[in-house]
Amino acid sequence: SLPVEAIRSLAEQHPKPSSVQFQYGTAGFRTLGNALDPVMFRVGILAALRSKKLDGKTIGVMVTASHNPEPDNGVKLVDPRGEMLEASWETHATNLANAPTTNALIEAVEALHGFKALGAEARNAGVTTTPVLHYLVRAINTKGTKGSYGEDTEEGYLEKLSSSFKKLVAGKPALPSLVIDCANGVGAVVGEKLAHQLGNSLSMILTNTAIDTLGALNNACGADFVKTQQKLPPSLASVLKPGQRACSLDGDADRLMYYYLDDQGHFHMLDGDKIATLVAAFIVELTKSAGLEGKVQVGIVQTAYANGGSTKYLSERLPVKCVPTGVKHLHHAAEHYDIGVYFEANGHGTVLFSPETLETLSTHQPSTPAQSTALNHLVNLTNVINQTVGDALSDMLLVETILAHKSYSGLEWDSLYVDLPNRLVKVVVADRGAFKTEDAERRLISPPGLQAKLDELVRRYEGGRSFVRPSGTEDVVRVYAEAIARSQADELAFRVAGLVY
Ligand code: 16G
Ligand code: ZN
Repeated sequence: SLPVEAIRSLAEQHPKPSSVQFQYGTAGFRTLGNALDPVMFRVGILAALRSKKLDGKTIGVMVTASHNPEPDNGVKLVDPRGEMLEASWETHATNLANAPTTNALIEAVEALHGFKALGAEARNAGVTTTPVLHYLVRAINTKGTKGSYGEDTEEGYLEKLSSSFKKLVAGKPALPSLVIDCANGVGAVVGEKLAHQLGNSLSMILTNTAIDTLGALNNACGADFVKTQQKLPPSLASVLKPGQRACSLDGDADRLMYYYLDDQGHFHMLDGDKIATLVAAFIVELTKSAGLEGKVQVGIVQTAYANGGSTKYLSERLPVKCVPTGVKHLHHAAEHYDIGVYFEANGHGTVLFSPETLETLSTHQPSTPAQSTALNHLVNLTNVINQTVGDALSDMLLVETILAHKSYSGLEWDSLYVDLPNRLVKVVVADRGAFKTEDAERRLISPPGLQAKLDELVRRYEGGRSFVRPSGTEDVVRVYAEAIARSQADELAFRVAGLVY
């Protein structure tokens, strides 16, 4: 076991300022990058403890600004199967990070598991995307087992995705070039390698690849810009032609937004809901063609932010579940289906195949050549999809596969259903803790009386829907509203914000 004095002297080099409180939330610890040092020291200890608790399994630590401006940074832990840190450990994380003194920190560590864990080995995964880290953690922990997830290197990841994509699109006419906005983040680096691996099976035009330019990250580009501004990143104006499709990644490449310009040059966004719909419809069709109807059930998981148009379209076709915001909620709900498709409207999502479904796919005997082809496609999909977490590059290959199979342009994909106009606003309030929700964040239970006023207001708008929830990542309350007309959605959002303020 390690001498307490060694820990003490290291801890003293990374003191926690008494003025700040850290909280392990939806996206790990988020703070300014220059305030991260004491958090990083404590997260190192936490990761070692987590690994020890799980019999020495590999744990991931990701440092990223994600979709946020460059100085706004964060760190989060990845559990052994590549998922988010188990919820019960979020409290331990918060406690360790906030221990006010070195003595308090040592006590907090002892309360968890003692010092032996601090002998943990570390491996540097280098500069890569968040989904690659999740992939690596799962690959390391499944190495040499029946459930091996692939080779535990970035090359292994690229090889797994690109070889299955090539099989999926073999024989299909090549689609026109895809413009990819890399948000000036690390997706540019991994995207470049992917483009190389894919060769002429997909023509990718990488833009916003200035990873060394200070201030460029997520600045007027990237998936969050597209989703919140509902417009084309200005830097793409000279690149994108009418009819051509494009997509934006966020800074760490775990969110994806598609869009295109129509013949009049008008911008049309294909967000996480549009992706979920495209993907779910395709997988349902393949399971039928493979003769697996009734044997594997496809289900969808959404949050309250899902556009009402998508929820209507999907619920007429398959089971849809609504859960609170945050990847861990979506991921866990999706695990309950044979094939669970989850996407947040912001473009974070993936597809999960249950172990039983994987078994079914590998043992099912197709009775016609058509069934055999569909079955092969399903198997290849399980490999092109990063099932650990939402992955912009993997999701992009999934979307491209479907567009190639269906010969869809952006316009045809977009016409599957019509989005209801919607508006999202943030409201700064004295205490966002006063806002408590139920029914997957769709209704307020506190402050008392507010939900009744909101209901009364919403009733006056045709196709109106609105909800209020405290943000898990910013000190604000978010208001979402939709209605059948643009002006009505805007008005409803601002009037609800008025009630909240
Ligand atoms: C984070 C979450 C995302 C969630 C968002 C909500 C991850 C990878 N991302 O970005 O799932 O939608 O936070 O933020 O966990 P909010 O609570 O501030 O609205
Ligand atoms: Zn991200």
